[in-house]
Amino acid sequence: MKYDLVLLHPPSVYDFRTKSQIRGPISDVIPSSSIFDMYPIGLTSIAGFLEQFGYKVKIVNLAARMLRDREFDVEKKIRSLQSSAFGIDLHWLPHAQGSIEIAKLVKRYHPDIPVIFGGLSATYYHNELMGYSCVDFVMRGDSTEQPMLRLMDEIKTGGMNLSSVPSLTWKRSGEITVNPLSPPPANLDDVSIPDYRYAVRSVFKYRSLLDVVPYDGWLKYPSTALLTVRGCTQNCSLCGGSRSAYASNCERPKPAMRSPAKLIEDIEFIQRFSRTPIFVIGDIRQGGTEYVDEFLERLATFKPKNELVFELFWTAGDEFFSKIQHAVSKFSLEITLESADEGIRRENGKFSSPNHDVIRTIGSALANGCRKLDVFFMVGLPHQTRESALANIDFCEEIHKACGFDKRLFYFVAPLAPFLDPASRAFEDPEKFGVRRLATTLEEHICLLSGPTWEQVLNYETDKMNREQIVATMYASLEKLNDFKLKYGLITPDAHRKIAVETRAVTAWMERIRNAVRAGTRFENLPVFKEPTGSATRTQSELRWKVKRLYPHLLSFVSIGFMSLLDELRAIALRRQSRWKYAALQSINDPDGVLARAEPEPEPEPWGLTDN
Ligand code: B12
Repeated sequence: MKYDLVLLHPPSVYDFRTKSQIRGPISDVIPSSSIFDMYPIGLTSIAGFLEQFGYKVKIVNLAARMLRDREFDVEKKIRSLQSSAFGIDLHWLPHAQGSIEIAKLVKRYHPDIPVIFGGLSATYYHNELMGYSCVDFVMRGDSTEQPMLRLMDEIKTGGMNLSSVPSLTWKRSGEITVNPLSPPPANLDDVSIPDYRYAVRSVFKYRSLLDVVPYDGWLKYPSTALLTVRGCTQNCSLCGGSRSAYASNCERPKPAMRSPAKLIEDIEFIQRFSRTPIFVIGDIRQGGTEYVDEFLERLATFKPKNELVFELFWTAGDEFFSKIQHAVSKFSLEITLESADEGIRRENGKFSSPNHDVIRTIGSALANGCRKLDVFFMVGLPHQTRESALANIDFCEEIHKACGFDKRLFYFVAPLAPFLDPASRAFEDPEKFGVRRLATTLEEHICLLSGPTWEQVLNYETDKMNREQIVATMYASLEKLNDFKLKYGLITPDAHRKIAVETRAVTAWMERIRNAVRAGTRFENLPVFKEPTGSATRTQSELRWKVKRLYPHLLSFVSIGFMSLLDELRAIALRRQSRWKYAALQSINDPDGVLARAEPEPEPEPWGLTDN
């Protein structure tokens, strides 16, 4: 089949299957692995949006396929894909190496086909990306659906007018042009995020389930998410998705919310194919009281079958939790505290209230029917000493005692890793925020990613800890957390022993490798250590919710099949009107017609498109 656009999700490090690397606990608190095999949810939004306009768009999660099948032939797969354009996400900076390596392969097998990069990190490094011959375009910004439609139109018509494509960074004869950014949409109702309807339809349409799975292992536990917002109201100093990071990187003046009505539509669709909890991304209180009330009232009428998992960015009380309890039959909570040290929290900006208020919030959630409450801490924060990091576990104990040893409480510790986020205030102004940046450019990060252990991959040190100390403190925290969990019966003695043994083994190997690196040993001669699988899995089971059934009844899938067919027929009908719709969209993107009036580019396409 010939596609118009193939969207490829790269692994973090391309040659991870042959490289011996201790990747450590860098992904312990997310559903995907340390290869970061989850693609940005926005890929489905781009694909679903473009398909409405008649384009055939396929997502291929290369990272997940490589993980699932160690023999999976990436080159053969790329060679076999026929498309008018390829898109590669560089949303998360940890994909820096993998994304460029995949782009090189695409160029090797399809030299005349344009390669488009996109995502938050691609936006940040758009100028530098233009220096790679395997990258033709960067589509910048946090909302690229409409600009991508413009670009695809140019590509498909052999169009020369690249200056008229909003948000595009492109090059011709070595000269880089940065088109103005399309104003970020003020609400998120024009597109589906994620577009699960597209994902499901594409399974039937392109006859491949494995290509589009969100991450490896998803079929065994099909967790889902709802994105309530693009942008953020909070300005955490360490976050590359903070208010100021979105302002500087994506020119987003304020967050855009997805309306409660649309969120309910999304939930309605999700419960047709999955029964696992739905993770509601972003604290819903960011939308204001009316937004919260409307969403919860709609939920109360709708009564979703799936459990909903809410995030809290700041403290809450009985009023909020009782509303949630009234609205849904089952709910859980995620709280990222990062530190038990109130000063550190205040400095970073998240949960900047006293510890007793944090405990009161947790108590109130439990009293109001919260089924599972996850509390996350972090190692590697500026101003955090080893003692302060270990005190996080003491705070876990304090919470646990204060909440009556409640078994619904789960505690996690993860490192700030592998990278301090570009565009975060701490990355941009390291001295002010107590960090020392060890890499700045994209190329420097690509080099770091090849480090033999996650210690050499870290792109920062803090005013209190160097990389070695961050790593040592992380493992010490894991051991202390492990002991705490055993003490209160939160894990079995068997699990405790396994974790303790593995942690000690990894620590010893990290030490050996560190010494060898210091002695100047070349990478290929470093001691080879097979990392125990436990590292990435030790908290995975605690991150999962126990559910009676993972999937709904067969009938539900049949109904999805019909819906997909209807969607496809509707899309075919709509395609006739697509020119008209398209003109309307253009006027939204470019109300003054500035871009549309730009001079057409006179030179021939560098990538020599042939299939108009
Ligand atoms: C939700 C979320 C997650 C979810 C993943 C959801 C998903 N599948 O997308 C979870 C919790 C799993 C997660 C995990 C991680 N995350 Co996260 N995450 C976020 C969060 C809170 C929201 C992201 C968001 O709003 N996306 C919406 C928009 C911006 O993106 P989108 O719709 O997916 O895509 C649009 C554009 O980005 C662009 N685009 C994206 N890709 C492409 C590709 C092409 C070709 C094109 C043209 C366009 C394009 O177009 C899309 C459509 O308009 C942000 C913080 C924040 N407030 O932004 C952090 C954030 C993005 N995550 C971050 C990080 C570091 C991670 C982890 C690496 C952390 C870790 N060590 O475990 C992992 C990586 C997981 C993986 N890949 O396997 C950093 C990224 C910083 C950076 N520049 O590298 C952020 C900014 C902040 C943070 N520290 O958490 N994350």
